Amino acid sequence: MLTDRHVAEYQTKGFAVAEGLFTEQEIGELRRVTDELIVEASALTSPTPTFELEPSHAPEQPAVRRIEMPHRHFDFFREFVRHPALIDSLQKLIGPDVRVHNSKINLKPGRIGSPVEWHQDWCFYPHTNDAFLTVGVFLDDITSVNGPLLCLPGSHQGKIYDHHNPDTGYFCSAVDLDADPVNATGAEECVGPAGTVSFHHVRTMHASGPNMSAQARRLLLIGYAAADAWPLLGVRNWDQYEADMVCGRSTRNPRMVALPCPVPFPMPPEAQERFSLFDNQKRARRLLYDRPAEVN
Ligand SMILES: O=C(O)CCC(=O)C(=O)O
Repeated sequence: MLTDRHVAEYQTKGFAVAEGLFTEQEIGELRRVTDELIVEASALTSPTPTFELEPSHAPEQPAVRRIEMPHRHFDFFREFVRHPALIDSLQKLIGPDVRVHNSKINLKPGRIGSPVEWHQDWCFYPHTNDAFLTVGVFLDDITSVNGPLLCLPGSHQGKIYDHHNPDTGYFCSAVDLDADPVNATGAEECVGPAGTVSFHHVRTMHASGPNMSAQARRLLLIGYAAADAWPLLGVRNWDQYEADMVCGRSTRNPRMVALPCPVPFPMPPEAQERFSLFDNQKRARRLLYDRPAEVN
């Protein structure tokens, strides 16, 4: 379970990493279900709303990049996002009333896995308050060489960055490195054996490099908000929104805090058709990370 030390670390640094929340059997099951989904996606020749593919992907040499919103599409994950160890941790970090907002599995296949440029999740989905965090469940051992999540300590209490390309004016899902050079020397790697869990605040600056190793780096990311954090981009389906409560009580009275809330608009026309974090970040003015060879 999450200890007081983890909670203090999360509050001070904007992220914390904990082991021992799940049994080996639970992690084994999580990996098995994910493996099955990857096999299913491997035969695809083009992306679907659920499966995003690496640029080099081909059925003969599969490289699946991301599984979108698994908690919406698959019963196993619908249940997993309500795991008692997660609920216990969430209630310690963001309060008694919590709703799941999004989920994805970033798969970073060995030697291929795409990097993620520096960004703050807040700028993708601003809310009326920032009691919002992302849980990362490690499906593989994550080390310095397979593209670990990097977090900048203290950044959750600092500047809220613009994520637009100043030349095009479009939202590009990444900080503009010319306007706001990121001093990544203080960044910390979230590493640990499969089953480890990271928690990062919605305003924490984070990124991850390409996967330089042969071993995949699969990370299940689940975003959770306090029930009184209202999504400023709106709610499209009220019944779904209510069904997304994972513990405590919902409210129709959002709590407001005074925070800058840049909105992710306008979107580039290509991203309006199909949004991919990875592709949209390539529309930034300058990239920090080299991309793996794009065969297709
Ligand atoms: O997979 C990662 O390393 C980070 C991903 C991330 O920040 C995101 O998908 O928003």
